[in-house]
Amino acid sequence: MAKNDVKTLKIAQKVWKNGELINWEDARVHVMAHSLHYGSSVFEGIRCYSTKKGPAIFRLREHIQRLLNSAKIYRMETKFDCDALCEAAIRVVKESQLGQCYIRPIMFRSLDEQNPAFGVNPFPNPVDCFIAAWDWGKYLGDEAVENGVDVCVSSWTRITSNSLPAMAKASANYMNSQLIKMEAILNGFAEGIALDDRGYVSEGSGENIFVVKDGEIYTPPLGASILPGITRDSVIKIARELGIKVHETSIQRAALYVADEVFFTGTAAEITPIRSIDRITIGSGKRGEITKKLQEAFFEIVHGERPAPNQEKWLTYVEDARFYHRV
Ligand code: PPE
Repeated sequence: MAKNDVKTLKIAQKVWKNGELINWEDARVHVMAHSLHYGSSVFEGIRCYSTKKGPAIFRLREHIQRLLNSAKIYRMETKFDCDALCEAAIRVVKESQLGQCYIRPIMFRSLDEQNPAFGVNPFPNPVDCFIAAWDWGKYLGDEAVENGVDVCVSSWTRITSNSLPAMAKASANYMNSQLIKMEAILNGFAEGIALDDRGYVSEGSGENIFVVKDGEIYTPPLGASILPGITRDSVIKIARELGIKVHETSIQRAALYVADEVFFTGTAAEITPIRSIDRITIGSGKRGEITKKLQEAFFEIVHGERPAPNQEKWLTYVEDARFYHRV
């Protein structure tokens, strides 16, 4: 990805920190913050889309709940509950005037500068929570959503559930993601697909993966060391509404090569088709019909032009968000 220039990138000028809004320049941490040394952070990525009724945050509550679950797994205590953090995210978006943006809540073990504690034991360190936002374009390149990307199967194995649980969206997991991503980029691919410790397909460095074969959809189960993706959940529900069968099941590496269509899902990646894997063309080498159908429904839903499946409420309209209080 291209380097971002702070002058050209649209960034929310206010960052939420432990209950208040502070300036972007002041959103800093100490070099001895626990998380910097030991990876003790959990975070989220949430998109806010433009709609006819103003900006709307996609599945905000589900993302914040996953953040709280990630924190719980790592025994991080916070006084902010789901409502408070949803409200905080809305404040950041509203204050930013960005309209569409990407929201990044992060909760981490920091440093009490008056009473510092060092070493692996995380318990003495305070937990801080920040929420920043910026306008983030297409994750895997501008044309990726339409034309698809060329990817590889990584030589790195995905983290395992009994060492680093993928169920928590923990920063430390992303060291594994970085190994996968760097190897892919240096070998000329846009992304890498990791296999789990059993050798079955797991996920991309920052995306879940779906396979289409004979009109039905297959995706690795939660037990394959995947993040329980919110876009993944959305796509499963949309597909079922469209009458397409979805199977959450173990997928062999070779099944990727002979699939009719393969695509990634993620907040940042949205729904991105994969046109080749390890230089083997997938299907026709173009975005497949089912991928396209799912994309169309997905983008209509996120822009408020189509109801979510099962009458679920997936959008939080920033303008009329009930619990927003101005500072
Ligand atoms: N797996 C991983 C490892 C992952 O990081 C993501 C999101 C997903 C699956 C999809 O989850 P969801 O966003 O709930 O559908 N990755 C986030 C971070 C990307 C980044 O580079 O940072 C994202 O898409 O926001």
